Amino acid sequence: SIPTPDVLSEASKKSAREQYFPTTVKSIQDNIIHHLISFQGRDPERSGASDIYKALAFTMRDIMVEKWIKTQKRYYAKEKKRVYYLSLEFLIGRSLGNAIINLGLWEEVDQAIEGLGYTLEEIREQEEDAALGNGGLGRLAACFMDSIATLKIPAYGYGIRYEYGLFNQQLINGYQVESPDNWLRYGTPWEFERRLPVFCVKFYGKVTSFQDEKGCYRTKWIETEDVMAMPCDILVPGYKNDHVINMRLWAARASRELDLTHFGEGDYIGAVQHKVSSETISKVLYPPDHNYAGQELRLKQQYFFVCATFQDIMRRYKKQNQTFDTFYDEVAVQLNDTHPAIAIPELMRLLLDEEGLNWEKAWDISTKTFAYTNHTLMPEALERWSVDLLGKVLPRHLQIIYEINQRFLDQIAQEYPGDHDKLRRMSIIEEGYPKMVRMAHLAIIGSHSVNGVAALHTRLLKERIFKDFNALYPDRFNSKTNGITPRRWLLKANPQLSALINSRIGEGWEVDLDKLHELEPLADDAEFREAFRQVKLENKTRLATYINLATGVEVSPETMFDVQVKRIHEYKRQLLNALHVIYLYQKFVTQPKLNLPPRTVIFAGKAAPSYWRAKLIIKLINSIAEVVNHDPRIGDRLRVVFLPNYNVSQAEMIIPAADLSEQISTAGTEASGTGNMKFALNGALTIGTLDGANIEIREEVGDENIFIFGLNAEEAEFERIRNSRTPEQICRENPEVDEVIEALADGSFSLGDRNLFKPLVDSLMSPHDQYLLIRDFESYIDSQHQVNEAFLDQERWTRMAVLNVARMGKFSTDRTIKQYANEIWGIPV
Ligand code: T68
Repeated sequence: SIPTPDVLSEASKKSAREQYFPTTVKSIQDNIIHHLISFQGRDPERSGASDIYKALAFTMRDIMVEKWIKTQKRYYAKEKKRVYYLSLEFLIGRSLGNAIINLGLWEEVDQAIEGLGYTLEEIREQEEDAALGNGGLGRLAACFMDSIATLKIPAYGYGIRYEYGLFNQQLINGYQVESPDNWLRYGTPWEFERRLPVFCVKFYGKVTSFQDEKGCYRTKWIETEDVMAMPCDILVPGYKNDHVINMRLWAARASRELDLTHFGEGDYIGAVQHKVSSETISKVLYPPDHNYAGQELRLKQQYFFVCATFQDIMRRYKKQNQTFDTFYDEVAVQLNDTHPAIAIPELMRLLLDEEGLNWEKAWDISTKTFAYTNHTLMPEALERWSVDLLGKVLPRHLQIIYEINQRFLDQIAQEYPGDHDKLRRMSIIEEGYPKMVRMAHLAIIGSHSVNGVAALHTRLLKERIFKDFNALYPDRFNSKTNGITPRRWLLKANPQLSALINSRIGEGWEVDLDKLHELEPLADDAEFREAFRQVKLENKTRLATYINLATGVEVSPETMFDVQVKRIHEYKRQLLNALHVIYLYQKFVTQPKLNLPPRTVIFAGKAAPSYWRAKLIIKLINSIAEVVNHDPRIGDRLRVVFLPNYNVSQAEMIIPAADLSEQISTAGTEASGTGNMKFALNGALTIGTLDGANIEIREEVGDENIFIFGLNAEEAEFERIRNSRTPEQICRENPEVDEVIEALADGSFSLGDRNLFKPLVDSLMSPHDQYLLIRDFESYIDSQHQVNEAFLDQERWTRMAVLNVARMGKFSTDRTIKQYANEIWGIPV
């Protein structure tokens, strides 16, 4: 057999290690060349940057796989309990730079690549982003993987290997145009496609019952259509700790290469058809972010990955156990939103139908296994499947859901006799036409923990949408404020700032972000502030070059970079920001003497393809840019840019270059936000509402180091009903606001076309505007004035920015994950 490092003799170990697991400049180069020749079939002298990228990635993967094997052995030897993080999305971005950093090989790789005649930067640019997620929820899952590996928690991520990630966005005539993201076109060096174990996933068919040998009635799901699930593993290295975890993403494969029944009848095309339709399941990521699709294929995606994942979990569990008595002592499953919540009836099905447990036992095990994270308060984002569809695709699961519901409602009826309204409100089944299955209710009833993602969000879950459930299960609800991984979002994204920090307080903050507190005294150190500004300027210069390349617009790094990057959604209020741009533009034109700092307002983000209002907002921003950027009256004082195709890699460049971070959602709508944390950690000041984690950011950085405006969540809720000041009234009382709306309405930004933006004007002026834009506009303008004033005093601004960086320790996902591990998963860290 082939010797593995463990069985090599001591003498041969060292050289073998260098050969297979290179750590020196020379051995890294040798490995790259070896990969080029033996695996890629390239002549090293004729290979280009993309070949080198692949060879380097394979070299890093080799190192990781060795560490991963050792990590697995450690788990089997020592750890009993495993965590399974189930998510339909992992928004990974690029992996190469992150792997090199976490493996602690930056200098060596840098030199190795230079020696081959390239720069590491240009090699890294070869990599396609893995955009297997929509936004915050998917990126959070990716940050969690990094922290889990860094904290050495025995855990696995499970998801889907989409062949097409989030669509690419182009801007044509100012409009968003989508095209498919074929990220696997040239393959990816990061995954291990494994032909084994492959699991069978069933759909459709019917349920029958039969009597087993003991005379008990058992249930069987038959005449199903089957699809195979093939694992693709992506390794995730911890930060300089030899620990490597695994993200297992499932790819759908036909259950038979060619369908023999068709084939036997000579129907070759029909046979191939079966293969194609099976493999459709993992084809593409669904792009609506705060809206549930209700489509059959999406439900099939959810069950496909849950079913395969549980077969894998059971396989692993059964290797070491004969009974299910200790299942929840060894298995913790975290559901990332309700997207994988079909796992609850699936585990029940496995325990009841396959393992022959009784209901009470199965339910006890199941509820002690699952925990559910909610990411939104928006009613339109809560998943509900029609009973008909669920019953057609997953007939046995529908039966089990009905049984769960019946037992639950019996309990409610006992605790609240006569309260029919409560039964109706809390039921998993929403009675109506059509009847719907409420997945959030299923997830709450079937879990031992339900968590929100920021303090305010959790409070609102308890007080508003899940009030009845909180009354029933007060101990079940808890809060886990989101975070971000400092490895990607500071060390990797901002090497200059990282180096400056290291030069003053040393290393260590990468794994103990609270250590940044040691920077606080440096806020008063003029020399440090100068160096800090220099770093920001370099980052801005780099972004300015990119902006010019991507949009043709020239921007000056000396101006204030005012940035809002995130998915485009009405609740996030990019439109409010756009109104402020119009306001500034009018000020620059009508009062040219005003001492306002010049600004570059930067937007980026994708709108769901079917969300026409969000797409119209993109068109508006581009139309404003068109007018503002070409108006000679305002010179260089104001620029507006919309960067196309926002993704993780672009975020890594934009965020370190920002002066001002726009976090302006209507209070009570953004569950947490995580972009807000990335900006503050990179020394941008926040202008924001009292929403999501902004509240906690303010608590940390101090009221005087953040610009807060607008209604709070209670006031916003109240205002929607009371409407104490309507948009019309505000426009009447405030001519500045009125002029902004007038410019929007009179065609100033649409070549005189008064119809183009009418839907936006109408929603702004509606007394029922849910998002209260005009209601918050005046206070936003005031707050922006304070921003201007602060920015004019660069010493003051820098002092505030330094204090922001110094006080962001709380928002590391290391802290978040420790809380999940200690308080939900029962794994002390
Ligand atoms: C986000 N949610 C929250 N959803 O909006 C954000 N939804 O406040 C929070 O910080 C973040 O989650 C992490 O907790 C989302 O990103 C989705 O992307 C999504 C995707 C599919 C269906 C519904």
